[in-house]
Amino acid sequence: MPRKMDQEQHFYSTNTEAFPSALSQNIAPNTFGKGGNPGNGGNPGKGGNPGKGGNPGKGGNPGKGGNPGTGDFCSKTNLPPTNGLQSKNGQVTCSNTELGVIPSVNNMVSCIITSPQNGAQIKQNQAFNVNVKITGMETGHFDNPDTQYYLNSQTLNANGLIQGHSHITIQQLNGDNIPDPKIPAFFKGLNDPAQNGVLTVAVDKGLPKGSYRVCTMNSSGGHQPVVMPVAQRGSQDDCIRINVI
Ligand SMILES: [Cu+2]
Repeated sequence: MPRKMDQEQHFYSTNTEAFPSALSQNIAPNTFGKGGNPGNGGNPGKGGNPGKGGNPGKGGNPGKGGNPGTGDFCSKTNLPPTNGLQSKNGQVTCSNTELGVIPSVNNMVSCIITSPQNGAQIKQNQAFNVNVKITGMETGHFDNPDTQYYLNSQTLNANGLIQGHSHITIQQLNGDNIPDPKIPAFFKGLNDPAQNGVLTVAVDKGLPKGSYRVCTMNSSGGHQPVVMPVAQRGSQDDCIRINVI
């Protein structure tokens, strides 16, 4: 189904991708309601989060837009809980969705952009592909970004790999100024599975002249950043810089 600009597609063309069958298969069987997670002992300094009530069959019915979350954290915030919609108009929201299943240190997500090369020069307005080699993820899991954004917890496949997808985001740079995250020059969610471990995105209209940063954003099926088992690790994402001439 076509999606609106600036969601999971790039800015220049109509996205004709259909949602993959992953919608119905991105929940590992062992993540269904289990009678609740044990209390997590609380976050130091915040008084602790009480144990949560478990997930009653999250994401099992994509047609209904998923589950709005079962934790109670947001009740303390007086903020509207996330409801599967992206918040585009400046509204601050709160998510009760649990982080989900966290992989082993042996299955952490890692990737590298192999094309273009870092520092490459590319002709303006000329199509090019971004290729990403990725490990630690079963790609192709892509919840509906219009109705299920952040609704589902992270899940693993039977081999312990995060079930997720990546995105490519390209921003124009202006020296050392911080790029504005609200205006990527190109963005696309990668809902298709990797081929031989490589994800490919066509920047099919190229880019105007300028210097750019090209980054991955590796995510769980629900579009949240991947959740990893240790803090001290290599980045789950890669960025390169290119010059468009
Ligand atoms: Cu996404």
